[in-house]
Amino acid sequence: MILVIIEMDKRLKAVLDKELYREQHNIELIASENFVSKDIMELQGSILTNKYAEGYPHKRYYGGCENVDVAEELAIEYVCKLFNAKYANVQPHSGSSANMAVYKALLNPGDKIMGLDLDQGGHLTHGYKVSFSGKDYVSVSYGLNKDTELIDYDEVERIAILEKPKLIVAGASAYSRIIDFKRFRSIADKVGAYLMVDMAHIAGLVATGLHPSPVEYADVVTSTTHKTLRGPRGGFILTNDEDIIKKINKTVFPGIQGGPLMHVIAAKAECFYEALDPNFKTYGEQVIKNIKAMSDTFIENGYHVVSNGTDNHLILLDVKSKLNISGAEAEEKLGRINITVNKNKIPNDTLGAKDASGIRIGSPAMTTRGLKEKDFIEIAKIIIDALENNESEQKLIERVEKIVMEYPLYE
Ligand code: DSN
Repeated sequence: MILVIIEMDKRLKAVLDKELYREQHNIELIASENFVSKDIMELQGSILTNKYAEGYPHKRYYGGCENVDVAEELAIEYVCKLFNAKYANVQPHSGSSANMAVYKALLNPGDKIMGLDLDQGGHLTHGYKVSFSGKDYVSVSYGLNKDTELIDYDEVERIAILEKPKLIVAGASAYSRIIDFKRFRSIADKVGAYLMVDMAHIAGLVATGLHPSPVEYADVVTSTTHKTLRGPRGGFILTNDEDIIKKINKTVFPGIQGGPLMHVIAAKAECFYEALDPNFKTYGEQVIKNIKAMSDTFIENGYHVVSNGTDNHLILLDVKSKLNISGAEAEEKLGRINITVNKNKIPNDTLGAKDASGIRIGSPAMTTRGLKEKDFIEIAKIIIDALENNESEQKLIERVEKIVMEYPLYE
């Protein structure tokens, strides 16, 4: 059997080795990243990658789909159970393609959508001008209250009544507070709009009841699998409406995608299975406790944390107002001591996205490694010492190394 005829390209092997080292030795605080289980990685890197399976279980355009059919059926069964939904499509390759499928299924080009402004914590695919969502559809946005830095629901309602969008998007990629999906439903009902909730960031918290679920309020819910849900990279769509799932299924395939990634779908099934385990709720609780401990430490040290704290897995730290440096400078400085974050605009930012006044910090990945509140307090102190130049880089790197050695990854 000739499966491997030559050794792996040395430069690619080096990519794998170096990335393993980087993930093991860095404090990973990107709010949208996580570390998957070895079972998820095994499925995603498995022989299922070889199989074409255009169509849906038992209605494929290829023979030999009897095994991958089981994987997709399990993914649908588990995700519906996890989120208490009637119908699911688990084929979207990403959150962006899940959102695209929903727009194409429910709207016509030129229809109006309304989402949270990217600059205030929204997402590119919620109507931003450089994304298909802002090009193919007319897009209006809502923002945050200037004082509280919370979603201003009265303002959302005022804009919705004025603009009469056909679809309202609730959901965010940099918002640290509970989102009131019931209020969004009542606003959508007032103007006869569909309500789509993109719960990608908070899906793992929704799954465990640590954030209210959008499923009973939204016409459609989209998500990724790889953030707080701790699965492989990918997307999925939920709805309780039979007509909507029929339209969505046709839009995902053959509308916008061809062959589904069956290795990823099997890994998604495992992710949903793992999230159904009671331990996953304990993990979610710790995710929230950890970021709260970190948020409190920044606030105690005189920093502005957007909205003055957090209810979920992330915070937005304003570095400009305290230190007069940009988020980009902070990201670079922390990168040098092996702490990974991303620069992020804060509400009403005076800087552009390339610089930004803040950094976004999330707890999901390091909580998976086992860190607790005391560790997140120490990381907050390391970040403060780094940004305020209180200690040498060498000393700061040693403090980071002490933490990562205490909580090994993939060993
Ligand atoms: N950009 C991703 C995030 O980091 O939130 C979502 O697409």
